[in-house]
Amino acid sequence: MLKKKDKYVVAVVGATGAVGNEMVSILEERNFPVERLRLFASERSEGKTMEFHDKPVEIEILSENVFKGIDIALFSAGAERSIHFAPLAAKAGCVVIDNSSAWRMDPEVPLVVPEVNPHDLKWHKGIIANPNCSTIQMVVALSPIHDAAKIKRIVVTTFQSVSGTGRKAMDELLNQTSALLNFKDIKPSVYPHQIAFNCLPHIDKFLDNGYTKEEMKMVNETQKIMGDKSIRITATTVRVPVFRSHSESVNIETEKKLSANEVRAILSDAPGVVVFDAPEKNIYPFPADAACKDDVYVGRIREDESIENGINMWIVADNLRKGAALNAVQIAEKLIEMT
Ligand code: NAP
Ligand code: 3JN
Repeated sequence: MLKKKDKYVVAVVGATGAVGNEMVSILEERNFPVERLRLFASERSEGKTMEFHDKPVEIEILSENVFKGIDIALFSAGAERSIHFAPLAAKAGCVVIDNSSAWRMDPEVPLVVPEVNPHDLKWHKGIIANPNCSTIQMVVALSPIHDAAKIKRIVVTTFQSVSGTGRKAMDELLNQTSALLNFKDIKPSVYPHQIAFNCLPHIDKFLDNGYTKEEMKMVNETQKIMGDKSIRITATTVRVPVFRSHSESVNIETEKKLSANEVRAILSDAPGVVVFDAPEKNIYPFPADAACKDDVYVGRIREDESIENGINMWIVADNLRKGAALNAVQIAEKLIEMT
């Protein structure tokens, strides 16, 4: 349990990664009450430092007995590390906010988006899970609509940027783009196929039911966060040659009829959401605009003319910020507020 203090010893595990880097920046930008920042990564990062409030912080190698004295640990070093180290950190008295899929569906672990289910933070036992990026931006936009009109079914297709796969994937997109523009051959390594000038309907591993793990994360996590197993959800997740921000085409069917204007009004009042929807002026959200911003942007809101109570919309957010690092820091801020 977190004890109320003026400032906290905070750790970022996986600090040198795409998400970890963003966590450090966000802690600094939001002036998080940090007494001391400890940064952990693998032995590959030994000797490196990162800047925090204009001072260098040394990267420490992650090991089993580093957690004593740490109040809050933001984990983003992959599920394997989380499975092994998060319980050790929690045992040492630290509150772990874990960005991986390791603990998300564990019934003993709350899965939290602060705009949607902050109440679930009350029952944590030392580990709190941060949802998948595609789930986070979708539930921030859909939860207020669910409250108003009860969503019966969601059909979502994602357009996910390469930063969702990490630093190496960002390098791969850059290198392939530059090679192809210079008429050179490319050899895919992070993805199974060319990602530059292409779209891959394949994120994470394929499962026996024909869906990918990423698609089933969206289904299961959405039901857990929204606290409603009855919502029927089907997802198709697609990797696109964009560096930052995920986009989603979302179709919902509600119990109660809502007009497009009513949806716009609900979302205009929703925390963390910006309605960006004036198609007559070519105004709609897109990834280049949402990159490095905190809000979830919603546009192209319209009634689905093929069913009785249907709405279509387009949801865009920065996957490294609201989809990962920012949501984790907001969980920590909410925990402090509730302490
Ligand atoms: P990344 O850019 O590849 O960075 C991986 C980080 O983990 C690096 O800091 C790396 O340290 C560290 N690491 C790897 N193996 C380690 C080990 N054995 N011991 C200690 N540290 C180790 O990946 P990323 O995109 O930041 O993603 C990291 C993780 O965050 C993912 O695996 C996933 O679980 C989670 N994630 C969640 C979301 C979400 O949707 N909420 C989105 C993206 C990622 P070195 O630099 O020393 O190698
Ligand atoms: O691909 C994306 O856009 C999001 C990727 C998330 C991710 C990447 C590697 C491992 C995850 C995740 O958060 O679900 C994991 C994982 O922890 O399983």
